Amino acid sequence: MCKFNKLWITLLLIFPLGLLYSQGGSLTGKVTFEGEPPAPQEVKITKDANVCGKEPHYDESLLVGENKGLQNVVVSIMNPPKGGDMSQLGKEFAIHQMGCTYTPHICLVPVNTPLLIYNDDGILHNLHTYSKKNPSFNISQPKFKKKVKKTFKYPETFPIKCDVHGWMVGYIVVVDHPYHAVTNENGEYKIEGLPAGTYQVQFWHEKLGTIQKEVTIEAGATATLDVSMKM
Ligand SMILES: [Cu+2]
Repeated sequence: MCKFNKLWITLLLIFPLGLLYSQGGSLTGKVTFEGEPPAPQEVKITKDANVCGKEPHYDESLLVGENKGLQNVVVSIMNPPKGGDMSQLGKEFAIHQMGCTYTPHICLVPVNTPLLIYNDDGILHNLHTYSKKNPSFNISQPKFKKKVKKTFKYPETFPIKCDVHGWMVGYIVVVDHPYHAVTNENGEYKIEGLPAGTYQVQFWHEKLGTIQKEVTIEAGATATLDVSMKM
């Protein structure tokens, strides 16, 4: 009877610890623009104004929101734990060409996973990628070709551009683990499911470059890592 009780007490003590560990921790934070952000630059619509010009376009290479939050920063764990669950990045990966803009501007896609590129505009677009590790492509997507499917073998970040509408620029970020995030319009990000440990975190912005920081994650807890980036 006494042994039985001890066993139960031990199990009851170990179980919450195990649960805590299996939960993993999270990393969250905000990326801000350091200094006075430049005014948004309006882009001149020089073609297909009836489709592309319905709403004003702004240069998307530097988007600073309220409180200087920096949008479209790719946050990546550089020493990822093994065996992460790729489905935490999403189930379907797609870029839409809508109003002659790539949505999203930065598209994360796992390796060997279909990326669907939709032409929602019903006009001629052209898909031109500038990858180095993966084969680049340069194909036209006429209005009747609603969907193009592509897969990528190697992790790499590269631009996609439209040669018909020169202002259309986006980025494809091919990843081989799930521990990545892109900052939202307030500069905020969150990476979940990280086992306890010390990680190198990279922040990449298309115009402001790359910075790297170290962070320690505790099991079941959320660590905060805020950074600022400048010109
Ligand atoms: Cu286009």
